[in-house]
Parts: sequence; structure tokens; C-alpha cells
Amino acid sequence: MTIYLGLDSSTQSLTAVAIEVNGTRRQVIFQHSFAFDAELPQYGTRSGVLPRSDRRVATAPPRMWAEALDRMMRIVARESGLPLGSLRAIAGSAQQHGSVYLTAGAQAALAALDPAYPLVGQIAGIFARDDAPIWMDASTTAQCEAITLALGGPEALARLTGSRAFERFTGPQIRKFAERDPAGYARTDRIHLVSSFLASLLAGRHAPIDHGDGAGMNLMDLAGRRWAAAALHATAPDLERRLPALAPSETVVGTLAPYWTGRYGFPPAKVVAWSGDNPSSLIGTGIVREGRIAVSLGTSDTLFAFRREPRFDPSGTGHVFGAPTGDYLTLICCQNGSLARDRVRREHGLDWEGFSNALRHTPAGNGGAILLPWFEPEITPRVPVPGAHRYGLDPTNGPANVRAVVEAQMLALALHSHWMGVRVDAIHATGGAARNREILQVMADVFAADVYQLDVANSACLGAALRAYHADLASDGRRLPWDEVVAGFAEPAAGTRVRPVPDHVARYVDLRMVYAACETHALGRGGDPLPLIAGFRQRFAAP
Ligand code: XUL
Repeated sequence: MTIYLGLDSSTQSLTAVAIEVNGTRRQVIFQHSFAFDAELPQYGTRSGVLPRSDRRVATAPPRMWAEALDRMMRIVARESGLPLGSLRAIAGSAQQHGSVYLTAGAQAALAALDPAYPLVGQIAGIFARDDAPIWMDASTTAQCEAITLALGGPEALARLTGSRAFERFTGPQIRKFAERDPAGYARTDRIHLVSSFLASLLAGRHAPIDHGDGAGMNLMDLAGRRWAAAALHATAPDLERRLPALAPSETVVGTLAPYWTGRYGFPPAKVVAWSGDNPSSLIGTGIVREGRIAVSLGTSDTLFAFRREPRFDPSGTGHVFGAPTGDYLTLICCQNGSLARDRVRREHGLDWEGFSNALRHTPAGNGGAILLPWFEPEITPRVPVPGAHRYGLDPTNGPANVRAVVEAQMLALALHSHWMGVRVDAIHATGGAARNREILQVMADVFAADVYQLDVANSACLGAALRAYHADLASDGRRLPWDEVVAGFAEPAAGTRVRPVPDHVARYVDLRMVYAACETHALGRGGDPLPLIAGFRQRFAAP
């Protein structure tokens, strides 16, 4: 029996998935998840984020992620019933872009972790900064502008790094820290992503940043897969020596540090480089060839596609990241995902069944009513100052608002992913909200495509376990094609297909234009969309 473990440190929770691979026997044998707020209330986070008065600022405590890792490893060792001796390799996935700032003492502290004491007390002194800016942060517009200017404009920056400057990306965040707290920056010896920080804790030494997550920093030369000197120079002084090495996602960083073997009885399993949640999810949704896309409905809603060659978004909204296969993934990310759905649900006093009921009993197209659910700053489209907008929508009508939030999310994903040029026949849906078939019906109707659910809802975590499997074989000189790696794990579950309804598809072709006009109006770039809404109502009036 051979076991691989995947971990996923997302915005709100930590998850573990263990898979067994034994000849043709391939199955998920353990899954466990806990939310940071509930499991570690002493850190005071809300939905995984530290309390904030400025909605544009979003940080989280890296000590909390470390303590969560320790707790999860304890659960895997002591409560899962897994035969630990069969664990061959472990890999992870983490929320992208967030950065952790460590002092020069970190290296020695990581190497000397003592199994007799809890992890978090032993790393208390390694942080050059207590909090870590995360992907929800939108406070670095000035830094984005400065970096863009230095690199010759947004298109040049996107061609070099895969994306124009984005507020949440690590480079602009580093620049802000170096500007605001030069002493803290001077104290910083190593800047990790969330992914490479957690891999470092497992391996007991500084782990590299993989090409998948490295592409989310505005610092990596995407084609050359090395740090881009011009971008480093435009970001902060003396940055290169503070960054970990870049490495392919399949890199074996080392083996589990004596802390984990001594404290919990793990074998010295291989620790594989961690990656971002979206690159890992690409594997966990089985998107390992061109022509397939996945939509992940989590804290962020993302849509991503696999590509052999990079393709850049001329509108500057989307990204190209490295894929763990060594290829590329194109991605768009909407910040107002699950928290926006949840907010509308709570505002109207509904439970999730009530939310689904509202979707069942309201008409596709919602009579042309539109909600732009920008409760938090939005990434796609770019909305730096939050604020929701309603067009032809009664704010007190619960069912209509439920339909409006879901329709807006799907229409935004469809509209802003057009540049990827993928003909969408089938969508693999993942993330917590992908369990909800009413939401998936709206997805199928808006994209005019079949939508499939996957057995394991946390595809980022499953993807991490599958990456551990692939890297273990590769490090022994056996390269398994990715189709074979994911076979039997990341395939759409039989009988889960949600088919588009032709009448609804026609409505959404129309509504997409109404939605686009509302976006343009709300962004101050276009006229009043109400006549378009009236036209939609006329065309699709109830008989
Ligand atoms: C992707 C992004 C989010 C985070 C959330 O660019 O910012 O999807 O990775 O986990």
C-alpha cells in the first residue's frame, strides 16, 4: 500500500486529503478539514482574515497557518487511522500571492525544531513582520503604478510576468512593506509565499517557490522561469537575496523534518514543493489537456484553463500562471465569491436550502434585474473601492437578490474569460459551492455548456496529493503522464452532469449584454443601462 498526502491552506480553512495508489486500486482514503476561525479562535480572524477598518487592507497571521498545520499533522497521525508507515510523499496547496517575512534566524530555527515542544512556540521569533498580506488585499494601487511605469507599461509587465500589476500580487505588496516599514524590510532575510512557507515548516529548511505560484508575484520571468531582474529592481532594494529559489512544482524539497517524525511518528516521507491553490486545482479537476476548463467556487471564484503556450489577456484582467505540468494555466479571479453569496443569504434570513429554493423558484434572467456584488474590492473587473450596485432590483426581495448574486458571478466569469479563446463544451466545477446544483444550473445556462461535479470538492487539496504522487515517481526516474496521474481521481463523478436549458441559454445571451452595460455604467464608463433592462423584460416577459 502506498499513500500520498495533500494539504490545502486556503483563506478560511485547512484541509487534508490522503490517497491510496496500489496498482489499479486508486482511492481517496481520508479527508478532513477545519476552519481557522473556529479551530484557532485565539488568533481573532474572521473568515481567515484579521479584523480591519480599511476594507482594502487584508492580512492574516502566519503563526495561525503554522499552528493549523501542526494540528492537522497531529490529526493525520493520531486520529485518521492511516497506516503512516505507507506514506511516501506529501505536497500542498495554499492561497496564492500572500507573503510571509522571515528574519535571518529562521534558517537555524527551522533546522532545530524540537519534537518535544509545539511548533508555534519554536517559530515565534522568526517573523520580521507579524502579519502576512493576503490575496484579498487591494491597498497597493500606488505601488502597482510605480512598478508598471518602471517596466514600460501594463502590457510589457504582463508579457514579462504573465500579468499586469495587481494589488494583491506579491511584488506590489513587498514594495509597500519596504516603503512603509524600511526597518522591517531591512530585518527581512527571506520572503516566502504561503505555499513555500508551509513547505519550509514540513521540510525544516527554506523551501523553493514553484513556478505555478511564482507567476502570481509580478516578479517571475514567465518564459524563462527565473526571477526577472527588472521586476525585482522596480519592486524593492536588494530583493533577490531575500527570495527563495524558483523550482519546478515536482521538486522534492527534502524529507519530513525530525520534528514531524519524532513528535507524531511520521516516516521520513518526501516533502514536495507546495504550489498555489489554483495550479493545484488544475490537477485536482483533471484539467491536464487543452480544451477543458474548471470553475472553482470558493472564497474567490476562479475560472481556469490549461494551455501549452501562454496567452495574454489584452484587457489586462486575467493572468497566466505556470501549471504544475510545466505548461501554463490562464485564470481569472473574482474576489466576491462565497462571502458574497453568504452575505446575500444572511441578509435575507435564509439557510442554504432556502438559498437553493430561491434559485428554483425565480426565472432565469431575473426579469433583467442585475446586482453587482462588489461588497469587497473586486478583482474582475477591477473595482478598488467596494460598493454593491443594483439595477432594476428591489433590495428587499430575497429570492430575486439570491438569483441576482449567482447570475452576476456567472456572467462576470463568462464575460471576462472570453480572451482565453477556449471553446467550452464541459466545465468541471469545484469548491464548496459546487455542491449546490441550483448554482451549477445557472453556470450551465450562462456558459451553454455541460457542468460536472467532482467526487472530491476540494480539488486543490486532491491536486496536491496527486502532485505528491507524480513527484514521488518522477524523483525515482519514473515519469507518469498526467492523464494517468489523475485517472480515477479527478474525473467527473458519473451522473452529475448538469445540462443547459436551451430557453435559459437564450436569455443569458441577452442578459450578458445587459450585465456588461451595468458593469460599464457602475465603473463610470457608460450610459444608463435601464433601457436595456426594459428591453430584456419585454422580450422575456412571463407569458
Ligand atoms: C488567484 C487568487 C485567489 C487565491 C485564493 O489569483 O487570488 O484564487 O488563490 O485562494
